[in-house]
Amino acid sequence: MSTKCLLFGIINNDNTDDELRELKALVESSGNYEVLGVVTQRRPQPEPRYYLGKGKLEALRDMVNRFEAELVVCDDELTPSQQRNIAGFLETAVTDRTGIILDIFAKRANTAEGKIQVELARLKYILPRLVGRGTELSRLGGGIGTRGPGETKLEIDRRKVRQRIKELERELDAITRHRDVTRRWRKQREVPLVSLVGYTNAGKSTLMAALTGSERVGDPRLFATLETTGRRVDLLGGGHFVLSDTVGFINKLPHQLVASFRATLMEVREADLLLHVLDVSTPGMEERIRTVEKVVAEIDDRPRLELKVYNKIDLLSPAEVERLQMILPEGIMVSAVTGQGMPELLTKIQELLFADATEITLNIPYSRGDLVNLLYDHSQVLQRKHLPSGIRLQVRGSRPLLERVLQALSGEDNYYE
Ligand SMILES: Nc1nc2c(ncn2[C@@H]2O[C@H](COP(=O)(O)OP(=O)(O)OP(=O)(O)O)[C@@H](O)[C@H]2O)c(=O)[nH]1
Ligand SMILES: [Mg+2]
Repeated sequence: MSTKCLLFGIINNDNTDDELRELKALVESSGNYEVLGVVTQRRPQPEPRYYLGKGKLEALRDMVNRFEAELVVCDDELTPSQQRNIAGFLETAVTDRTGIILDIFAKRANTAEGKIQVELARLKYILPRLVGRGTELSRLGGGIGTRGPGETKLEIDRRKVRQRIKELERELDAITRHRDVTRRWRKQREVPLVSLVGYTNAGKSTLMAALTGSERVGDPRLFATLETTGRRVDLLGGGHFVLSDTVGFINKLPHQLVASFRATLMEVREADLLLHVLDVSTPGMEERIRTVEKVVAEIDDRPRLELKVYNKIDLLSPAEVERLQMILPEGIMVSAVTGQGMPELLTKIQELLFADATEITLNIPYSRGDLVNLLYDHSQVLQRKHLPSGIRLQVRGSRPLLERVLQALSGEDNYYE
């Protein structure tokens, strides 16, 4: 038996019907839920105490009774007091977009890191909502601690949650440090990192499989991928890179989640190139682009190399593809499923990573033979001269490579001419 639920939200300049359609997909993705109806109200701001105005709230209550709904879901994150007030008025369980997204993440997380990140985000969400909900927390571990003098049960529960948050933050920190080591290793090897970013369900994992020749097929559920995985891709014209899949973004992605997934999203931060994957078959592409760009900027707002990959063109007619090509100034059109556009995509990646060659002259001390080898392996050495202080190399190579070499040499005297 599925749980019967109703959705509600406000409609204004920032919130459209698309939002509520997306919420329906989210709710259905999160578990065995049957969405029976939607209540919307056009208003610029939510009502402070009940989110909806009185009349609409009564209409929602009538629907709850008529459908015997067991859960109502708000399209926005409700304040803790709104959530309590609505639950009191409707006499049914109330959750919101954030709660649903956190549930989905909790179900999908399957690495130690992912699980910690999700639990952390959930606890931060629960903490301010911990009013008279103390009994539900007993599973957090080892019974309730000893009661301090004059401490209420609620205070004890809050303290427990805070303690657990600290614990999890420490664990996450340890894992992050381990990732740092791995990343440094990769940097030393000078393998460029390319990260896939995009709205959930855009086709990142399918594209990853297509580019790396692996078997895994896409998953129609929202937030199918929660962990990042890196895989090597060899380019036909020589050179290779590591491609990394990442968690998808969504409008109103809970800030607690962005914060705890910061470590995972390091892959985005460290990337030499971001492939922003877009689904051309769903409406509201502009809005989705803005959402993804906002989240990327939240992770790291340095300017970076980005390529837009317009995916799922197999779902459009040739005429529609042609029309898109005219209005979209840049980017590559592909279908991760049929393989259409993949050679063009790889050529473009190659150009961006390797062909954007620059010429510079470097003075490299004899102690840094590693850098000399690196330049011989990955760039074109135009001239070489032995000096008392080191080797002078005139090289032509890709920007990311040369920037890293420069960074490695930045402590030395006169390393750059
Ligand atoms: N028709 C068509 N479907 C595609 C294409 N690429 C992906 N899909 C489908 O779109 C759905 C989502 O694909 P995924 O690769 O899991 O999407 P994702 O971006 O990794 O999603 P999350 O991990 O949830 O963020 C799956 O059902 C795929 O089969 C494409 O080029 N054409
Ligand atoms: Mg995925």
